[in-house]
Amino acid sequence: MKKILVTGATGQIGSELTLVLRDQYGAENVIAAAYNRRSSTELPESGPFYGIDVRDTDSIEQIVADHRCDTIFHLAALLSAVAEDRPQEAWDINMNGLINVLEASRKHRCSVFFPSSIGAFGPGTPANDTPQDTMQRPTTIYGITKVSGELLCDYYYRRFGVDTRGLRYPGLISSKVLPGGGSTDYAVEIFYAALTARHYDCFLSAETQLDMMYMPDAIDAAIRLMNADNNTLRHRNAFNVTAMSFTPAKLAAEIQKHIPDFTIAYAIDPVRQAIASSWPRHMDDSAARAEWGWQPRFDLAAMVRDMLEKIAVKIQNG
Ligand code: VAH
Repeated sequence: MKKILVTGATGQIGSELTLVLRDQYGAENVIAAAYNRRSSTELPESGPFYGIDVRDTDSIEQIVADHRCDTIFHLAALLSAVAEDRPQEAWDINMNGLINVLEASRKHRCSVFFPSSIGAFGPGTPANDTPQDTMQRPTTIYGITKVSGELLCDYYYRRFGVDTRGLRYPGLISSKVLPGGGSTDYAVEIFYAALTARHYDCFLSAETQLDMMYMPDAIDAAIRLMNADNNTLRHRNAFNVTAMSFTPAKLAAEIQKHIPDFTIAYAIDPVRQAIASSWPRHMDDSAARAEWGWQPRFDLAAMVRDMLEKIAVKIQNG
């Protein structure tokens, strides 16, 4: 990776990944692109930045050609709950954005990172120790775009030799940026509520168990996968990766170890509950561990400690 384009750079993953890449590869070598150009001041100030719609084929190709990019982290997408609200738009952005990136990569010989998700699985998938290779019949539009994206990336690799690689991310927890409309957003909101109101009304039920990951591990996984030796990869799109698996009740209990008067109640949102209930509880990520050395650093206790520390500072600084 020498010249990198990040789409969706102001989103949940992009806001942090872009800065880490700029640190590692030099700010001028990491081009940030986002639909919402005003949602970040840090990115335009720290390196090249473009306001683009990923559905616009020409602007993607232009940036890739102008900067001679060799790698694209294609993060622009609508998340699960928003997608369920606007399914036609979700298909348009998630699929047409991806095909534009794959086409630009075919023409300009770029490698592509595609973030898939536990959402690429469905109710018929084994929910515990979900295998790397298993049944994928998602029931949400988000999941349909993710499994289609995995297949399209594999197709571009086989048919055109485009070096596509992907991860099936679990719910991602970040101290920096709020997620925008996912079904696992509770696992971020809960920290702000715990530190301010000492109470949180959770939109998923107490026993909804899902895979989760702290953002520093998610970023590390993406960079590590893109740097992995091609010859060691048996799978490509996309690898199961997880760092922890918990329920809202278990997360609340861990927070209570630090804030004993914190309370949680449940005000279930039927849409997000139905989405989360269709996903696996715990994936088997042994293929990622064996093929490119995946190894998370943060478990539940370490993540909660770090989140509480960082968000307390953020709240204090207004
Ligand atoms: C979403 N956070 O709900 C994402 C995700 C774990 C699921 O991919 O959209």
